[in-house]
Amino acid sequence: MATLPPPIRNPEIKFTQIFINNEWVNSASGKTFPVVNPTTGQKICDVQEGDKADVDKAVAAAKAAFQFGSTWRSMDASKRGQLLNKLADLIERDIVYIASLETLDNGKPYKDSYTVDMRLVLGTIRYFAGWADKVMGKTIPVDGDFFCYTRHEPVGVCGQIIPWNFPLLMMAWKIGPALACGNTIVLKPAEQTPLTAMYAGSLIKEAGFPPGVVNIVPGYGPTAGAAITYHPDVRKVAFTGSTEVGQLIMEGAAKSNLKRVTLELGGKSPVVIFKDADLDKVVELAHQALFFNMGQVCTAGSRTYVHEDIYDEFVKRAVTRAKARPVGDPFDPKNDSGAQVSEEQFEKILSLIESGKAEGAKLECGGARLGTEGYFIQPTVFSGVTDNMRIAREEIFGPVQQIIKFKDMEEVVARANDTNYGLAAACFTKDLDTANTFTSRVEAGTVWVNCFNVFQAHAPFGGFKMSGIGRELGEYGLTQYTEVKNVFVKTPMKL
Ligand code: TXE
Repeated sequence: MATLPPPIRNPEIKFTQIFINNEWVNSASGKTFPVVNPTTGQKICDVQEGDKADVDKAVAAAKAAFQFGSTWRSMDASKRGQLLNKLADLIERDIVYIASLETLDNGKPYKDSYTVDMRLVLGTIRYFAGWADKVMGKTIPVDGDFFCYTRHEPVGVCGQIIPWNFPLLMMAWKIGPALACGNTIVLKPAEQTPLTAMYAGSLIKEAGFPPGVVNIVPGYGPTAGAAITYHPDVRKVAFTGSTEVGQLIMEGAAKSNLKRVTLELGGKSPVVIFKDADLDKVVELAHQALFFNMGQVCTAGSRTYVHEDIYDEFVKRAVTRAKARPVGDPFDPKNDSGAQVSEEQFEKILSLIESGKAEGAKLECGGARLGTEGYFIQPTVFSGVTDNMRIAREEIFGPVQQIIKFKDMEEVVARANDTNYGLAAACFTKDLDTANTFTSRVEAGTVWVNCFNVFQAHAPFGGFKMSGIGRELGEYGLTQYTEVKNVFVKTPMKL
């Protein structure tokens, strides 16, 4: 995208209700919850609080929309693709408004909302629009007189529970493949950041999706989220969030109706810098790997392993770089970082910084709140970090870089893999053998070589170990939204 259009600093809040059957409704309980601006700590608006009764209604609508003979079920696959493309066009029409709303609600820089989040939202929806009429089965040359083929059918009502770090993008990752395959949806945005998802509801209606195909229920996890997870008519649940809640989702799915589960969970991704790496480039990339989106990225490069020969120089440059990072008003394009999403996350990060100090890591810079209002944290760098410290083991999800020393490949790979997480990893080297050895041994769903945080709708994304189950995006992601039906047809002779 070329130049950045000016943001709307006070975007009007147009939708605060629950979206069911293409209509806006109040919660059955009459309850609402406040949505807070992380830049100021002040309330933006109150939103209708959905819980079990509202989820029941949304699921009933989604189930009805999935019945045979319904408009959605009878629609040509190519038309589903056209509707998705239309939705992308509407998002693009309103991109300044939506990017501004995302920044207001989440605290992330407007320039990132506009150039990263929205660009990836559009890319994802258009990518899956293209798949809608290309979801194909196979014919199988079985023994005997049979015609054998497979149909890739939609799963049915899909529950989708999403987080707050990339609110509209996580919605796009979830609804894109589900709709391309012909499913219907009950989506719960994160309680911290429901506003762009709700606005997208209005665009889904405007695009022409039939009533009940997409339903959006804002609310809290243990109530609305759990109601989706345990609902007997929800056939699949897709979740992005913490590993702890991922375990609850799987438990709920198992205990209710064995709904299909895809999980995209936490990480503690290693960034391994070998001694032949180009130091200037790598300091910058390792910096962005951690500090992008205020560290609130599931793939954040939060364990920076640096070869001992270049360790001191790397630390020096990384600290200079972190100190120079502009943090502040997310609507001001000069700032690279805005506020952390919530007081809860802000407190969690500060307490992990305290644990780093207490456990003996060297605080090189930052380490405290920035300013007096909102949830801003200074870019923080720790050196002298060892593998057993909490800051090297737990997901901080904040602007806190851990720089750790290593000696050789064997050792660093073992240490990189010594975690329950396995979402992403990166290595920086000019040597092909070093890169190939690392990529084959490291346990991670995505490995970046001499780059970081490259995300594209075409390529699968997901975690090894406790970082998740299943893959999103790409053709792999599509397969998670269909059931394979095998058909044998008796024939009068060998065909
Ligand atoms: O996550 P939760 P939180 C990590 C990150 C962060 C930590 C906690 O380390 O600091 O998780 O963040 C819904 N049944 N990630 O508390 O609770 C919830 O309403 C069903 C990594 O915000 O996992 C929201 O919609 N749903 C991550 C969603 O789950 C439940 C992104 C995520 O919230 C539920 C976010 C329940 N019992 C946090 N409880 C990533 N992988 O990118 C909560 N939810």
